[in-house]
Amino acid sequence: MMFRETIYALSSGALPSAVAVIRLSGPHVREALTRIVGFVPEPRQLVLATMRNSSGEQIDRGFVSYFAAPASFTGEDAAELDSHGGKAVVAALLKELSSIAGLRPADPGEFARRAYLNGKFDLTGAEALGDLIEAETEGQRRFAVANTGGRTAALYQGWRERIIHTRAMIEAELDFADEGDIPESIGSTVLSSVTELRQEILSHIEGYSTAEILREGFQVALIGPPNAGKSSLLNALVKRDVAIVSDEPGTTRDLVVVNLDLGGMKIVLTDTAGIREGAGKVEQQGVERARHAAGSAHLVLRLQDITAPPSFGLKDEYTDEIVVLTKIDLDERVSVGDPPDPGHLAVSAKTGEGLDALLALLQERATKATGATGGFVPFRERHLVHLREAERLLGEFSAARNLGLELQAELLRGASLALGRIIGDVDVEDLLDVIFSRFCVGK
Ligand SMILES: Nc1nc2c(ncn2[C@@H]2O[C@H](COP(=O)(O)OP(=O)(O)OP(=O)(O)O)[C@@H](O)[C@H]2O)c(=O)[nH]1
Ligand SMILES: [Mg+2]
Repeated sequence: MMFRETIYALSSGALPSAVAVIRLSGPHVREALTRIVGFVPEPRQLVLATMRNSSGEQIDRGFVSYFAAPASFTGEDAAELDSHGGKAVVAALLKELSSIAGLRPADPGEFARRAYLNGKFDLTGAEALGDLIEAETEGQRRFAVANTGGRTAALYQGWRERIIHTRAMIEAELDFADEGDIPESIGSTVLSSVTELRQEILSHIEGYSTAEILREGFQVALIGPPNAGKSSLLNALVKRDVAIVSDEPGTTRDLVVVNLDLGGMKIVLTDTAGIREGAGKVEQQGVERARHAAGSAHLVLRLQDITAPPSFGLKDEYTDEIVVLTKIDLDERVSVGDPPDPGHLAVSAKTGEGLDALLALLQERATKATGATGGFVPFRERHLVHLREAERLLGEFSAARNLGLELQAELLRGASLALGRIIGDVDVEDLLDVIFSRFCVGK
């Protein structure tokens, strides 16, 4: 696909920086290079050059590289100018580029979009690339990089081919059979292959929660009665004063959310309002939010102040919760290694006792919840929607007897289209803006 306009953007990060990378792609790249550095380097070589404005004045001296189409990231003619990362240097270069006819600044994600449209990767590959750029932890990076290799597209493409093969068998029957019924022998082969594929899709769908945890983080909610020490524990765990702490019960009203990187796993800790009955209007809203956060968390830490009587306001139970006894520095009878109940954890936000054990436990739980890191699972809600659609149509195919060959072929066609939409083989135009505009400028 050829685009008329040549795009350019600063592709490296915030300025000032040691080096800045300006990227260009499109039909006027050679012309632009000639204007700025006076020549077009050999493709794929880094060449030292003087960058000049239209009056011939030196802007900077740096490296320039040229990639001839189609052997570039975008598949078009492309180039990179590596200059010093001063704000004025970059501004002068961008200004110079803007004065060249046919050149314009790139929109967010436009380089990647062109790469996709030129078949450099499929839509899932583009999404994985987005994840890679956004990855904050080692686990996220590993997961994203595994998905950039095109394995997702290969899996869905393989499934589509199986569907197409089955459809071909049915359509061959359609051509030859007078009555609409498929012969018994072919009918059972077709049915068992559809059933088998549907099972594979179903178990693949189940893995989505893993991807969600890897990408969005393992959600941990801290709940407990007012003054249990929730905010203090949150602050101690992240080693920063993010939540307000005071001896006044009902200090925290809203959710306080912080991210933690534990051994490469992203953990999202949520501090909540103390749960109690008879709270005022604002506090009551906080209590609702606390309950909601606990309800949607992967793990709930239920805090109990060892110096306070057990709380009766906390009747809710959560599938995965751990009791954490707090303020153990105030009771010499309780120690980290010897909590009154062996299933409980004991900590002190004040002295730091027990925090390592708690962090280790969070990491262990998060790792367990994601299975083997880099698992092969759908990694976007969008994928899930189409997978469910394919699975539903295959289910309809298996369930209905005497559907008639035409209808059967139609159901298979629908399932194959649904899978094609995930990789971006069929009508995805409306999706491209959504996917690529989330990238940063210069990608
Ligand atoms: N000695 C001691 N005091 C603590 C510890 N953790 C919290 N406290 C004190 O307990 C009081 C309440 O702490 P917070 O962290 O605000 O408790 P909270 O559960 O967030 O309370 P609400 O936001 O009101 O629900 C404060 O005075 C803290 O200083 C601890 O480990 N040891
Ligand atoms: Mg609090």
